[in-house]
Amino acid sequence: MAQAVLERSETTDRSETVAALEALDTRLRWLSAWTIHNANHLRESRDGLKVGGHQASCASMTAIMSALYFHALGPNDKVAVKPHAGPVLHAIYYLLGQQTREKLEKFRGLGGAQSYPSRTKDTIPVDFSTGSVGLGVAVTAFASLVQDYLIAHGQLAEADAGRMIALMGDAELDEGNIYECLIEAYKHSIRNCWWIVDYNRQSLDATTADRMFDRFDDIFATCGWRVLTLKHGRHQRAAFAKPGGAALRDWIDNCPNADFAALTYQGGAAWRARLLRDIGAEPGVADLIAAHDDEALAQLMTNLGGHCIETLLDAFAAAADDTPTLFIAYTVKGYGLPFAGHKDNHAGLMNPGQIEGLRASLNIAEGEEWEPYAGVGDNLAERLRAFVSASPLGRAVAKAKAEPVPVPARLQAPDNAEQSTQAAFGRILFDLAKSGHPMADRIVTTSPDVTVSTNLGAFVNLRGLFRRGELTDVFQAAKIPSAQKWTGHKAGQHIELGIAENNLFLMLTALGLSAPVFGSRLLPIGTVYDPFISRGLDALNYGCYQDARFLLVATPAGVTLGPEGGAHQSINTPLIGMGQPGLTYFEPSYADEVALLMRFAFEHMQADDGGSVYLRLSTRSIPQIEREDRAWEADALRGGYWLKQPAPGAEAAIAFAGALAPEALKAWEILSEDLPGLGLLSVTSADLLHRGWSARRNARWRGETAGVSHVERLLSPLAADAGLITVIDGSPSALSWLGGVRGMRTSALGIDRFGQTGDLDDLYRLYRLDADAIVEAAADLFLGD
Ligand SMILES: Cc1ncc(C[n+]2csc(CCOP(=O)(O)OP(=O)(O)O)c2C)c(N)n1
Ligand SMILES: [Mg+2]
Repeated sequence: MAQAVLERSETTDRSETVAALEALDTRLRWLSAWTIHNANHLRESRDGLKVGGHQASCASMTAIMSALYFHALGPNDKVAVKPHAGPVLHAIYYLLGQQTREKLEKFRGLGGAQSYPSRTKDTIPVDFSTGSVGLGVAVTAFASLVQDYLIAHGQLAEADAGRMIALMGDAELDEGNIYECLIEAYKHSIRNCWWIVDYNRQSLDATTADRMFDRFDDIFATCGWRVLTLKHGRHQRAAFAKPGGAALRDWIDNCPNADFAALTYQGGAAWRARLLRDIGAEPGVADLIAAHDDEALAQLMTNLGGHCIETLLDAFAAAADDTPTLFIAYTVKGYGLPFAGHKDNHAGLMNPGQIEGLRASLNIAEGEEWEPYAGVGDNLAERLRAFVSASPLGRAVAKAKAEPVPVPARLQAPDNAEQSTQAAFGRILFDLAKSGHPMADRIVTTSPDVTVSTNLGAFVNLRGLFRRGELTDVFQAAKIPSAQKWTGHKAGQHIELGIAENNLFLMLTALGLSAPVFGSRLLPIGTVYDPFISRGLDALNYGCYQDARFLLVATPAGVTLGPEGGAHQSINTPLIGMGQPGLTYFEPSYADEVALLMRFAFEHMQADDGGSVYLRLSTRSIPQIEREDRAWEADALRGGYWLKQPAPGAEAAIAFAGALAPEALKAWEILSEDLPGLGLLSVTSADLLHRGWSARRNARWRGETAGVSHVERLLSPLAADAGLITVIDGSPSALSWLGGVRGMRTSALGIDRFGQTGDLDDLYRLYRLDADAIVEAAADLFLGD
């Protein structure tokens, strides 16, 4: 008896939950469509540009998001939302009372809800930004690895682990980064990751290819994922149980994507004609179809798993353990809207007549369009309000801010007479790890199969690889001599990745979001060959866009890698460093500069107004210089300092960056005889110098007062008509702009061609980077053409 009562009340609870989630699904569909409609048709347009927004992509996901956000989502779960479903996320927080109508009215306008969910610009909680398709998906896999890392290091309790969830479009499955990430995720046996595919069989241009239908299942299953396919909704399954139902099921299962989409758009009469033509002669089918009028038939045929709350709840419940799970939720793009299924509906907008029709069909009175529960009646509105505030999300409490990690007052630079910046980096990190300073415990290093060749080896020897299970170094166990230990354990602090630079940047993004996402801070350092930054550039931009904090160490760089040649030579990376918001680029020359800048990086990565740091390093060993004092340090942190102070009114200066310091110094010595008072400027960060200079002018335009920028101050001792020679192992345009600061004649040396192999003497001569080239450049400036 008691059992029966219990079961009955569970059933009642379940049916109430389903009813509430269905009603919320409709609310989300309306509010997202209305938000987009308002921005495009009602808000005043001053420039005539289409505002845009994706009503069809939203409608495709509202049931999935209703079931997830108002029922399945746990308090520690984190979600990356399909970019084009952004308005649905805003509608969810609007219902939760955490989004304002004003922000929705300004959707895609200045200060309004963002087009695509943004961690930094939206005011609702956004766990991961999205926009560049594929990246938001993959970052969740790396975030689950970070979560395991934090648990293993005692920075997060296992009980506080959540799921890392990606809500994704089916066309996102075409992005290669998904598969690079799957491989890496499998190697690290990630847990607690859900990817929910809105399988609407449409991309931006058209319907998606049928041939991939079953292949995705195989690919994911091969990589250790549980695949749950939500193909049919409850009503379809009920119909399949009736006479003729099996034939109907077969027909649906074999229907090509394009046909299914086109019939969905055409509606009930077209479904009827097609079904009768294809399977009308099979027993029971004609009667089954005849039992539905056109509207009911269209509803039945589009009652797919991703639109059926019950199917979704069952699927979520079936994935309760920590196995990574792919949900393939079949849906209709534009479900419930007039252009449902039309292949061109991606950016389609309902016209005023169509939105009117939708409004009327939902009983929403004119003028009440923004009412969260308009048209549902007072009783249901009250119940929905209570349901939403009782949902796990409605009860969620904000987490405390992550504590800062204290940074040592100084980092010790190695004192070898000759060394490279790359070697110095490895040594400084090793010494830090050996010193036992608490900050060292928060460092996590990662590298796409270039750990050894970028000099992370010593750190990894000391701190070990991170593995949830033990990894024995077979070579070490067999006493085979090797400089590199390769043992892995829970306390390890290096995450080794396969050669996929895109993964490096996604890993750094996930690690670099540890403080805001998990409430516990990590200090990630990633190493990569400088030219291969380009391989992961969009992921780098993605990390910076959402304010992930990391130190990127890219080495070797430029033609200075000599015999490695053009295929490994970086040319435009200084410009990437200068052009990338959220990332400060430095190119040091000497070991003590590396130590200074690394220390700065550890602070900058934690500062509220900080960011990530990029060190462009070299394998060239160069003679170090004697310092008289530390006066240079403050200026080096601002982007440049005079290695040789120019005399007041000096007629010329040489500005250099990075590994070309010896050439610049030699040229300075030669030229000083003819140009007394010649200055020699070490540019540690062309990026900071340029940003300071731009900021000053921007401030002036905004009517604010701003102090003289660092570069203006640096160049101020020079005569107004002085000449400037700039030299960098990279695109000359990274430094040539210095001439514009005071309108100086400038000769900019650098690399603008693909390089040859060779030794440095040959290469520097060939590409005009040697001391002679600098001297000649100076002569050109003064002698003219
Ligand atoms: C990297 C990247 N390339 C291209 C686009 C432009 N784009 C936006 S959505 C989209 C297709 C989306 O299709 P799907 O993922 O299936 O989403 P849905 O059908 O749910 O809208 C494309 C190509 C983008 N946002 N990011
Ligand atoms: Mg799609």
